[in-house]
Amino acid sequence: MSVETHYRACNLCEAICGLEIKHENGQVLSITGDAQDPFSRGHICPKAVGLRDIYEDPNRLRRPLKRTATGWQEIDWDTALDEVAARLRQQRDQHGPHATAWYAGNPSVHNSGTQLAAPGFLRALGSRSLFSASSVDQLPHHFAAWQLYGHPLLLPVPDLDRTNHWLIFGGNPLVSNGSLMTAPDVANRLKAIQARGGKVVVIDPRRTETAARADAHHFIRPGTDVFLLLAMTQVLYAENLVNPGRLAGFTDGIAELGAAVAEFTPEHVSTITGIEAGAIRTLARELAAAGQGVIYGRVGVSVQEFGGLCLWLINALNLLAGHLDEPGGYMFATPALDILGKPGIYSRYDRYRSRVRQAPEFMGELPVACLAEEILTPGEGQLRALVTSCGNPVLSTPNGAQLETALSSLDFMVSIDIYLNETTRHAHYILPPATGLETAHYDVSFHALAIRNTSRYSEPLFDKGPAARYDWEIFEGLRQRLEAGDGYEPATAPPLENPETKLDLGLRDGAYGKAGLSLAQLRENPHGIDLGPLQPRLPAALRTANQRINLAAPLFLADLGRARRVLAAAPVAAPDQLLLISRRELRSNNSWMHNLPRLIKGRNRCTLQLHPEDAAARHLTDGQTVRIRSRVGAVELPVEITPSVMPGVASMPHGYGHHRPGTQLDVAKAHAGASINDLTDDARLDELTGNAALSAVPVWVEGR
Ligand SMILES: Nc1nc2c(c(=O)[nH]1)N[C@H]1C(S)=C(S)[C@@H](COP(=O)(O)OP(=O)(O)OC[C@H]3O[C@@H](n4cnc5c(=O)[nH]c(N)nc54)[C@H](O)[C@@H]3O)O[C@H]1N2
Ligand SMILES: Nc1nc2c(c(=O)[nH]1)N[C@H]1C(S)=C(S)[C@@H](COP(=O)(O)OP(=O)(O)OC[C@H]3O[C@@H](n4cnc5c(=O)[nH]c(N)nc54)[C@H](O)[C@@H]3O)O[C@H]1N2
Ligand code: SF4
Ligand SMILES: [Mo]
Repeated sequence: MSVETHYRACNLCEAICGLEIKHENGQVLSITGDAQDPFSRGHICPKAVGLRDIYEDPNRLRRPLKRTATGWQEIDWDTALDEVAARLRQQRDQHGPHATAWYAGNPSVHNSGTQLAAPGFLRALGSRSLFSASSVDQLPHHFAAWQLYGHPLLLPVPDLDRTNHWLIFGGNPLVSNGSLMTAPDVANRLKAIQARGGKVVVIDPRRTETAARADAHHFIRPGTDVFLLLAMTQVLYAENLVNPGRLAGFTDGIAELGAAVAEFTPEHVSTITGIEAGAIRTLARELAAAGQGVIYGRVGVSVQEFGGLCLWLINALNLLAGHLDEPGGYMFATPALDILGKPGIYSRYDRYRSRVRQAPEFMGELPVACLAEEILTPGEGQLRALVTSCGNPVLSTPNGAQLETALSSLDFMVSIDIYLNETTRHAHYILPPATGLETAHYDVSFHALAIRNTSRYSEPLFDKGPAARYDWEIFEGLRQRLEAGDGYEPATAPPLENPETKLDLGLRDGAYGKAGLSLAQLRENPHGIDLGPLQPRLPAALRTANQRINLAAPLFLADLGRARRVLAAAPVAAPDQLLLISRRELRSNNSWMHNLPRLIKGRNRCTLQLHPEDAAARHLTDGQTVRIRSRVGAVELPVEITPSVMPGVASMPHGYGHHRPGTQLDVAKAHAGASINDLTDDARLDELTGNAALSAVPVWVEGR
C-alpha cells in the first residue's frame, strides 16, 4: 500500500481544527494542519498528535472489563451488555429508577455518537438523577442564555474576526484554544484585532499567556468579578453610556437594571476586587466607546460563587453597550444542525430538587457537587448505582476524595470509557468504545458556538474492527435491552439506530438544508464548508414567551442580595489564607491525556504558583515541596514562585492526581501530580445555577 491522506476535524477541544493525516498500512505517519480547512486555515496545537497516541496507547482498553474477586476479566460484548442491562434493571426494580445516577463528562460533546445516542439510553434508564461536567463548567452560561434569550443553548459568541475591542474575563484562549467560542487559531485572530488598531484587555488573577499578548491586563481578586461587572454596568448608566440601539425595541428592564446596580459604584467595589476605581471606569468607557466591541467571560467567571450573576452581567453589558447581535460584537451562530429542539417555553428549572441539599434541577441536571452526598447519605431515595460516560469525576469535581469513597460504596457502577482510570476503577464493568481516529464525527455543539458559520463532517480513518463497538452502539445496545426487559432476543432485535441518520435529517431540515446541505454534501467536502460570517438574528431567534429580552429577570435581581451581603461583610480572607484558582496548559486536556508520553514529557507542570510576596511570607524557596490545605483535604506539590499570579492567590492545574492505586495508566502514574479537586470544596456552589464554585477556594500553604 502507498501513503494515503485523510482529512478530519480534531475532536479534542472546541477549536475543531482541520487535520491532514498521512497514513500507511494502518499506521499514522504524520498529523499536520489542514491548510484547506476554510475555518482553521492549517492551525493545530501540540495536542493534535495526541489522536495518534491515544489510538496506539497500549493502556487504552479495547475489550469490556468485568470486575471479579480476582481482578479485572475481559469479557465479550454481548455478555457485557446483557449483564450490565440486567444489573441496571435489577437496580430499578429494587430501588426505583431515580436511584441510578448518570454522569456525562466533557468528551460527550466532542463525540457525536455519544451526543446523539445517549439521550435514547437515558430515556430507557428513566432516572432523573442526572449529573454532568456542565455543573463544574458552564451552567451559568446556559442559565443566563435561558433567562435572557429563552433557551439555555442560545449562547452568543464574540465575533472575533470583526471586533476591535475584546475584553476577556476569566478565559485563557491562547492555552485553552477557546471555549464557548469555537475559534481555531485564536492567537492569529487576536493579533489581527491588534493589527487593525483594536485592543485586547484581560481580567484574570493570573497574568496568563493570553494576558501577556493583550494590550492591558488587570489582576482581580478571585471570585469578585461580579462586583467589577456591577460597577462597570453602573458606570454605563451613571455616565449616560447606555445605548442598546435597535435592541431597545425589544428589551425590557433597562431602567430596573440601572436602579439595581446604582449602589455598586467603582469606589464601592474597588477594595474587594483589588482594581482601582479609575481603572473600572476606563474598562466601562472603553467598552462603550468601541464601535465594534465585545466582553466575553469563560471558566474563570463561570466556576465561582456568583457565576450566574457574572454571565448575566456580561450579556447585559454587551447589550447596553450596543454590542449584542451586532457584527464585531456578541453574536449568535446560525448552525447547520439546529440544537435547540422544538420551539416552546423552556421550563426545565426547579421541577425537582436534590434530596440532601435541596439544590434545584436545571436543564434536567442536578449539580455534580451534590453527587457524593446523594450516594453517601442513607434514606429514601439514596443513590445506589451509577453509569458514567466520558467522565472522570474523581479528578474533575469538587472534593474528589469524598466522591471516591462514595463510588466504592455503590451497589453497581458501569463506566463507558477508554481508560481504567481514577473513576472507572470503581466500576463493576467498563465498556470501552472505539475512539478518535476510528470514529465518524460531526461537531454538533461547536458549530453552534463558532465565530463563523461552518459545517464539517469526518469519516473514520481506521476501521475499528469487528471486535470493537462505537459509543453509540453501546448506548443503543443497552437501550434495547432495557426496553425489551426479559424479552430481549439478540437475533430478533431491531437494527441499532445509527445516529448518522439523525444527523443527515437534521442537516437537511436545518438552516442550509434548502440550499443543499446534507451529509452527502459534507462527505464530498472533507475540508468543511464555510457558510459565511455570523448574521444578526434578533429578535427572531429569541425563544422567550414574548419574543423580548428582560434584562431585569427576577431570579437575577433576587440573587443580587447574596452579592450585597458578601460586599457588606469585610473581606473575609484570613491574613494567612490564599485563594486557590485553576489553570490549564497547552499540552494537557482536563484529566485524561496525561498518559501520552509525547504530551506529558518535559518539566513538571503540576506546580503550585505563588507570588514572591506570599512565598517570602512563608519562607518558601522555588521548587520546594509545600503542603496545601483546604477545608476538605490536603495535597503536596512543588512551589513555583512567579509574579504572574496576583498576591494572595495560588494557582494549580486541574486533572492531575494519578497516584491512586488500581488504575491502568502507566505513563500518567509516573507524572502523577496532585488533584486540585482534593482541595476544592463540594459545599461551595453558585446557589443560583448549581455550578460548583471551584475558583477562589480558601487554602493554607506551608513548607513541609
Ligand atoms: N478545579 C477544577 N476542576 C475542574 C476544572 C477546572 O478548571 N478546575 N475544569 C472543569 C471542566 S471545564 C470540565 S469540562 C471538567 C471535565 O470533567 P470530566 O469530563 O469528568 O473529565 P475529563 O478529564 O474530561 O475526562 C474525560 C473522560 O472521558 C474519557 N474518554 C475520552 N475519549 C472518550 C471517548 O471517545 N468515549 C468515551 N466513552 N470516553 C472517552 C477519558 O478516558 C476520561 O475518563 O473538569 C472540570 N473540573
Ligand atoms: N490545553 C487545554 N485546552 C483545553 C482544556 C485543557 O484542559 N487543556 N480544557 C478544555 C475545557 S473542558 C474548557 S471548559 C476550556 C476552558 O477554557 P478557558 O476558560 O479559556 O480556560 P482556563 O485556562 O480554565 O481559563 C480560565 C481563566 O480564569 C482565570 N480565573 C480563575 N479564577 C478567576 C476569577 O475568579 N476571576 C477571573 N476573572 N478569572 C479567574 C484563570 O486564571 C484562568 O486563566 O478549555 C478547553 N481547552
Ligand atoms: S487546538 Fe484543539 S482542535 Fe485544534 S489541534 Fe489542538 S486540540 Fe485539536
Ligand atoms: Mo470544560
